[in-house]
Amino acid sequence: MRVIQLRKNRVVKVSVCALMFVPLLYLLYSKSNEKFLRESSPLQRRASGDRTPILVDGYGNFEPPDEPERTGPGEGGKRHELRPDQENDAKESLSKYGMNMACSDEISLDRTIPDLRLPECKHWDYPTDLPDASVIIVFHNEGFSTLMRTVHSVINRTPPQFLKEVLLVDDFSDKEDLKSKLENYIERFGSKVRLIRNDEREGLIRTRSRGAREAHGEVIVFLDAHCEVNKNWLPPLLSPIYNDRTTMTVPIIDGIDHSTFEMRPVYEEGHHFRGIFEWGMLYKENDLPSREVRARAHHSEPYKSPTHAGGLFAMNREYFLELGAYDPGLLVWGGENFELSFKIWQCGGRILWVPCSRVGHVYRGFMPYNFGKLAQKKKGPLIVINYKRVIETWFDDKYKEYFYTREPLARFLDHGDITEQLKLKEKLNCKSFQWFMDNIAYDVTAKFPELPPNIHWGELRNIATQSCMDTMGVAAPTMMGMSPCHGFGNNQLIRLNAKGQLGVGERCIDADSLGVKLVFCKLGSVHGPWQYDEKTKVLYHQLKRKCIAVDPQTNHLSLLSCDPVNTYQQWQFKEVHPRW
Ligand SMILES: [Mn+2]
Repeated sequence: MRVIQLRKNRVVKVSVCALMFVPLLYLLYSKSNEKFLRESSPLQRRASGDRTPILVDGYGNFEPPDEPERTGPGEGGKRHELRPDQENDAKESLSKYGMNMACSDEISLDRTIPDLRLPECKHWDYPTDLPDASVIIVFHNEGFSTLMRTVHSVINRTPPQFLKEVLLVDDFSDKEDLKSKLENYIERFGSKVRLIRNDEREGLIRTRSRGAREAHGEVIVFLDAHCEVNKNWLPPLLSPIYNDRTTMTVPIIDGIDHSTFEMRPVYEEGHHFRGIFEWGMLYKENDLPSREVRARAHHSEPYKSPTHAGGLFAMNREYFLELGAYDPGLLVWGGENFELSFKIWQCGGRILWVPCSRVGHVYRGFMPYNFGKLAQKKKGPLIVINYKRVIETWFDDKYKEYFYTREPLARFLDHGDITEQLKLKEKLNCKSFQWFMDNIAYDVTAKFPELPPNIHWGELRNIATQSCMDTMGVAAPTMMGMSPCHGFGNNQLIRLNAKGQLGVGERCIDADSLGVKLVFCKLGSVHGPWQYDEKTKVLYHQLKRKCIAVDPQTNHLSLLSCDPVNTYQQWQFKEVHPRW
C-alpha cells in the first residue's frame, strides 16, 4: 500500500512538471521528428558496420508484411474447442503429454497468432549483417504437432539469412511418431532442419549443452519444444549479441493454454518485468526498477535482468562454451537458469530481456514424464541438489546461509564435486556475489530481505495428539491441518525465525478467528507475530494474544486463550534428517 501511495504522489508531481513543459516538449518533438525523417531516408539509413539499431519513421528493415488472414481451428491464436465426443481423446492426451494434444492436432502447424508486441517494435531498423543462429530444440517424448508447430513457426517467421538451422535434439524419446515419421517429415525442410539423438537419456540440461556443441550457427537460440515464435522475433535477439558477444538475450514469453491452445499475454500490457529469485531459489519476477527504465531512451528497448526463467534465450555459441556451457554436474532440470545467469553476470557478461522479441510457450499442467534412471543414483530431491551446487559455487558465505535458512535440509544433501566450477570461476576472474547483489540484483532484497536465522526448524509436533502440523499438500491460501508425523520434512517442515515468522517453504503461517492458515508471506518482510515459549511450549500470537490449540475432537487448529498446562496447546519442534 505504501509503495502504491508513493507512486501516486510521484505521478502527481511528474504530471504537474510535464504540464509545465508541454510547449517546450512540443518544440523539441517536432525538431526530432524532422531528424527522424531525414535519418530514415533510404540513402543515409545507416553506416555499414554500425551495430546499433535505430528507431525509424516507417517500418523497420526486417518487419515482415502482414500475414494473410486464415480461418480454421486455433487461427489468430484463438481457443479451439473440441467436440463433446472427443473428450476422451482430450483427457487421455492431457494425462500423457501434460497438454491437450487432441486439440493441438487439429490446429494448423502454420497457424497465425496475434502480434502482441509494443507498437514501437515495428519501427526498429537492425544491422543487416547480424550473425546467423542455430535454433536448438531439445525434446523428450514431445507431442508431434506441438514440436512441429515450433519448427514451422521458426521457419515461417525468421529471415532466412539469419537462420543457419533448426537443430532438433532428441533426448532418447520412445514415442513411435518421433522415430521415422519425424525423420521423413523434416526432409521437406532440407538442410534447414537437422535431427540428432542421444543414445541414452541425458536430461534437459546435458542435452542442451550437447546441442550447443553440435550447432553450426554463430549464435545459439534455445527454445522449448512447445513454442510459437511471433513476428520478427529473431533480429531483436541477435542485435545486442552482435554489439557485445558476452550478452545473453531473452525474449518475452506469452502464454499458450495447454487445453485450448489459446494464446494470450502473461504480462500486463506495456509493463516490463525482469527475472529475480527468492532465497529458496524459486524463480520470481519483479517490475522493472526505475533505474533501468531511466537507462533507456525508448520503452521497447532491451533492459538488464538479473536472471531468466530458463527455457528461451539466445547467446553467442562460443561464449556459451567458454563459460563451460551448463555445469555438467547439474542433473536433468532445475537451477540451470540460475547457474548460467550468475556465471554470466559475475564473469563479465550481461543478460538483456528484449521486449520486441515475443515467443508463445505452452505452460503444461504438470510434468508428464519421470526422471527415470537419471534420478536413481541420487539421494534426496534432485532440484534442491542442483540449487545447492549452484549456490555453493556462486554465492558468498553470507548468502549461502540464507539459502540454508530457507531450505534447512539442503545442508545434508550431497551436491558432488564442484572443483571444476570453482576453478572456472577463478580462471575467468569472476566477481563476488555481493557485487552482483549490489549492482545487478539490487531489487531482490526489497521483496526478499536477508533472512534472520531460524530459532527452530523441523516438524512441529503437538504433545497431546503426537501428530504434526501440515499444509496437507494444499497451496496457499488455505487452512493448516494436522497429520501423522512422517519425518520427511516437505509439507511438515516448519521454521520459526528470530523475528517471529513461521514459514513452510516459501509460505508463512498466520492465524485469525477462523483458524491457523497457510498464507503468502508479506513481500519485503521477514517479521511474524509468533513467539515460542521454550518452557511452557506454547506458540503465542503476539497481536491476538492467543495460543495455537488443536481441537481434541476435530483436529482443527485455532487460536485460544493461552492455557500452558493444556497439552493440546503444547508444541515441540524436532529437526528431521530424512534418510534418502
Ligand atoms: Mn516448456
